[in-house]
Amino acid sequence: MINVEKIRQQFPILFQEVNDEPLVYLDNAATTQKPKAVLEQLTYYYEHDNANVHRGVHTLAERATKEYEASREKVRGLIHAKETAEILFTRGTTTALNWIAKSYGDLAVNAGDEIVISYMEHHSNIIPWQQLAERKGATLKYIDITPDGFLDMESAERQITEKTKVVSVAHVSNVLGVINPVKELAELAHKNGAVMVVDGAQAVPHMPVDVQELDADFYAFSGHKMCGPTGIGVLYGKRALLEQMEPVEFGGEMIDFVNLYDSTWKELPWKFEAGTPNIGGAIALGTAVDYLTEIGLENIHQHEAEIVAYVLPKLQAIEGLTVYGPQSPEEHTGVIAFNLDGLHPHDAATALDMEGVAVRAGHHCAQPLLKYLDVPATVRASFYLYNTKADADRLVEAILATKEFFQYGSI
Ligand code: C6P
Repeated sequence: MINVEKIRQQFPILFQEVNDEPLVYLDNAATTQKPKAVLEQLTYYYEHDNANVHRGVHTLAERATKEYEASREKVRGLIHAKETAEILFTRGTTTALNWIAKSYGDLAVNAGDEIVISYMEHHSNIIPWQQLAERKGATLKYIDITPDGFLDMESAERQITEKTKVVSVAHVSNVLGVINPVKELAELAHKNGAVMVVDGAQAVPHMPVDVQELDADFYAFSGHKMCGPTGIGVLYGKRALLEQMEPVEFGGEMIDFVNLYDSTWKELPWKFEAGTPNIGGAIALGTAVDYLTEIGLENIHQHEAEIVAYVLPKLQAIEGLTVYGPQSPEEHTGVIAFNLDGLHPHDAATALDMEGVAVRAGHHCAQPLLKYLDVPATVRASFYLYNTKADADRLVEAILATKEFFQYGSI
């Protein structure tokens, strides 16, 4: 059990009024709020230790380098990677997925090969593969979704064949709120000689993840969705694969020797980190990892499960409200996408904002999924460790008030 009231005290941003109502922040799948420890770490770093990493011999440079590398070790521990050399700092999930598609894709995918993703992917896990398929003359294939919102494993078995070189799927969908069986997919991929890429943007912040247990070859996630700053993210890759891959960006920091016409690269993980990295962001991400680890990812997962068990039936009971994805709370994470009959999701989200409730409306960067579901857009509420059942009640009340307003023109 987690002490939500104590946790909330760590998030100053939550204590404000929006449109004269106390804020209820339910847009955590887009980005989470940051605890004081992370904010203070950022300030502390810039006030005391700011220097470039891996270059200077002076004290500040040594401190910055030590903290930056210590953060890499914290991230390694969080996802149970074998070694820190397998943890690359990126700008976020999008950059991480682009790096894999560019570097591993250029190395291993050729004309006639196949890349398999699913219909529930975020654009960041679609477009890099489209681009790779186009560059190489490869084919992009999609795994279906079952009518109740799960990844269709029979379809996966049909789509993944010995022609497949890459399988890339979200660990948790940012729309359907479903946890995908990435371990089984990895088995299927490996059986066919393909690598398994996991988009963990919506998983790592919310539940324990063990990349070795999953046997993922690559795993990507973003700092800003897990209480860390924006502009910092992680790409995990198995050493044997990263060793074979070429860097995606070239320049300072990542080189060993530069001659007039050729150069050699540093060893892992630095060969991928060209230029001055987001040092403060990486260090503050380490603080976010400490923060989440201390509370416990299993406890956070449990807390969100309790809120979903509480709120999902209440939402389902609202006349004219459709929830997308699995209908049973046990199979739903804290991401709940829905629509109200006769009401455009943008109007609904604007009306909810008038009640102080922040949700996202739109296609959630998953246009192929929404097309598959045959809806142009949805409203999406997404919960995190600082949300309470009272927040869930406020969401339900705001939806009822919104319905009333659009039906009768007043609340
Ligand atoms: N989804 C959402 O509101 P970046 O932007 O690189 O930090 O993360 C991209 C990304 C990749 N995969 C999944 C499953 C995601 O959910 C996201 C980000 C946000 O759903 C912003 S579009």
